[in-house]
Amino acid sequence: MALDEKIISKAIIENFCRELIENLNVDVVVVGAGPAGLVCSYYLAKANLKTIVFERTLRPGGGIAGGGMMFNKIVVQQSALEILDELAIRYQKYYQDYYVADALEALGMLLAQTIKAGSKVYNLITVEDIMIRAEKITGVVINWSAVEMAKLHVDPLVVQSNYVVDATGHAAEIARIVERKIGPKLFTDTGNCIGEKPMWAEVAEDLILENTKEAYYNLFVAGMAANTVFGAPRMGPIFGGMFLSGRKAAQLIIQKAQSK
Ligand code: 48F
Repeated sequence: MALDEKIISKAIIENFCRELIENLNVDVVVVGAGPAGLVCSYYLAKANLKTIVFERTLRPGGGIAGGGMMFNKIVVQQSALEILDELAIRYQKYYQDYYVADALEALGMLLAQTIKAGSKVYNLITVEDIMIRAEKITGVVINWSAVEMAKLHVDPLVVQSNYVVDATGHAAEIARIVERKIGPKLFTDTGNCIGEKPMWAEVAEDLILENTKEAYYNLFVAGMAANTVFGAPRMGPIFGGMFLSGRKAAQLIIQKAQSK
């Protein structure tokens, strides 16, 4: 049978647009497809919450693929191994509480399991703003990352959601937008992002779970963004905290959604 390029193009455009239209109103938008965002969206989708992820770059995964300084292995503590087991990511014991996994296997499995659980991951789309009604986050404002990169004057579109997860990593971009647009209203001591502290893996890995919480009405912070908002150290290429934080953010949202 002859292949018709027009049908190939139509198949892509029709299916993408149909899905996007279906996703203009969702339960949860996760911003950032790093390890925390992907784990979070996996557990949300598994709990049947309609969840989509927006990722700025072409390649989802955030900092996971680079391992430590491009040595593409990640270290995970025992406390997070049950999440690796659930996602079918293999690992080896290295020493005492330290386990090592292949960074690309971790990324590949995480992405595949998240999508198979029912979460849609949009790459190449940046969240550039948020919507707030009656002091609650009600959605995100999106545009093609290519528009942002080329600094083109093109207006964005909007996706409505009950909850937003800031999983944008060190920059905590969504919390920073709240701060910039409505002033010191974040749920920190000062109302502002406190900012990331210097590297201290042990403290950072403990605090990241404490800091994974609602940071503004219906905005949850997960992963490194949580430590940036609530002022805790960075931790480098140990990823247990990212996985556990993603799961905790999902659990908090599931609880809140169920209590309504
Ligand atoms: O940076 P990232 O991997 O964040 P994370 O999940 O994990 C942190 C670790 O990778 C590492 C670490 C380990 O201990 O400290 O740094 O907290 O992933 C964040 C993702 O969010 C995307 C960004 O491209 C990256 O893939 N992102 C950031 N801002 C936006 C965004 C935005 N405004 N819109 C869409 N995507």
